[in-house]
Amino acid sequence: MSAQAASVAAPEANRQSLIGELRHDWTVPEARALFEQPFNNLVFQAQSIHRRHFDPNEVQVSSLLSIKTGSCSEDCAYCPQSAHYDTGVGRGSLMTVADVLQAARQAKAQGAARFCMGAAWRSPSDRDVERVCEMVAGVKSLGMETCATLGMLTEAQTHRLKAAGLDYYNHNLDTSEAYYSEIITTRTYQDRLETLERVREAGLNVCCGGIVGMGEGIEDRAALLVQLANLPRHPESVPINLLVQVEGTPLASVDTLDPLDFVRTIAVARILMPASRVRLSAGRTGMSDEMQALCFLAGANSIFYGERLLTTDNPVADSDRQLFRRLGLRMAGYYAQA
Ligand code: SAM
Ligand code: DTB
Ligand code: SF4
Repeated sequence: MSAQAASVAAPEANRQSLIGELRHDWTVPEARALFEQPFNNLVFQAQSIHRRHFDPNEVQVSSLLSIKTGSCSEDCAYCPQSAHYDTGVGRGSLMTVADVLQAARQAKAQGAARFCMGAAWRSPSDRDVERVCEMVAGVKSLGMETCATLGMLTEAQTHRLKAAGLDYYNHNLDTSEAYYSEIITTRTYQDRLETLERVREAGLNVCCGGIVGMGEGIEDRAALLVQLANLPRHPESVPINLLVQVEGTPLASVDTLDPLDFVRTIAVARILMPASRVRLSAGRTGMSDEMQALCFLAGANSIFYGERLLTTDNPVADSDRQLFRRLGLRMAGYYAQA
C-alpha cells in the first residue's frame, strides 16, 4: 500500500509512525522562506504533508461557550471582553453547571465532538476552578471531549482540571514575542509560556495558536509559528484566528489582511506542525466558501462549529453542513446519530 493510501486507511497508526519526523528547531528565516514561496508551491507542500498525517477529508469540530463573559482586567487590543474598552459586551457572572450542561447537550446534538468553555479572566480563583471542574466532569459524562480556556493557571489548578477530566487547555500566544507589547501590556509573553508549561506538565493536551490580521508583519506570523513549533512538544491543536474587528477595540479599524496571506499562514502552520490539528478559528463569517476551501486544502482540519464563538458570530451549523457537503468533507467523531 502506498504511504498516501495507508494514511487514509489508518491515519492514527500512520501518525504515530511519523512522529519522529516532527522538528523543533525551526528558524524564523526558514519559516519566512516558506511564506514567500509561490502560493501553489506552498499549498501543494502543505497538502502533501497533511496527507501523510491525516485523512484529508475529515475535519474535527469543536463547539464554544462563553461561561463567563466580559469585564476582563486584561487589555488585549483585539478583545471585545476587555474592561478597558467600550464594546457593548455586558458583564456576566460564571454560568451555572446546569446551564453549561444544557448547552453542551445541544452542541452534541448538532454534531460537535469537543466542547470548549471560555472565560474572560486574567486568571481564575480556586473557587472558580472548582466550579469549572464540575462543568468539565458533566460534559465528559455526555461523551464529549472537553476543553477550557480560563487565562493563566497555577500548577495546582492545572492538576485539579486534569483530575476532573479536562482533555485540552486553550491558551494562545496570539502573536510574535516582538509584536506582543503592541497588543497587550497587562501580561508578558513569558507569563503565557509559563502557563503553557504547567498545562503540559499536568498531562493536558495543549491548544495554542494565535490571531492574524492585527497589523503584524510576515516576520511576526513566521515568528509565532516557529515559537509554537519549537515548544518541547507541538500543541495538539493550533487555532489560527483571523481578527474579528470589533467596534470599540483599538484594532477595530486596522487594515484587513489579504485573504491569501491568511491561507499562507494555515499552510505554514501545517508544514511546521504536521501532526497537529490546525483549526480555522475565528473570522469565518467574513470568509467565502472558496476561501475556507483553500484553508482546508492548505491543511486546516478543525473548526469551531455553531452560530456563536464567545461574543461574536460564527457561521450557523446548517451553512457549515452545506459547505462540508459541497467539499465532500466529513466531521470527525460525528455524534449526532450516536
Ligand atoms: N481570557 C482567556 C485568555 O485570554 O486566554 C480565555 C478567553 S480569550 C477570549 C481566548 C482567545 O480568543 C484569545 O487568546 C484570542 O486568541 C481569541 N480572541 C479574542 N478576541 C478575538 C477577536 N476579536 N478576534 C479573533 N480572536 C479573538
Ligand atoms: C481560540 O483560539 N479562538 C476562540 C477560542 N480559542 C476560545 C475564541 C475566539 C473569540 C472571538 C471573539 C469573540 O467571539 O469574543
Ligand atoms: Fe481577557 Fe482573554 Fe479577552 Fe484578553 S483575550 S481581554 S485575557 S478575555
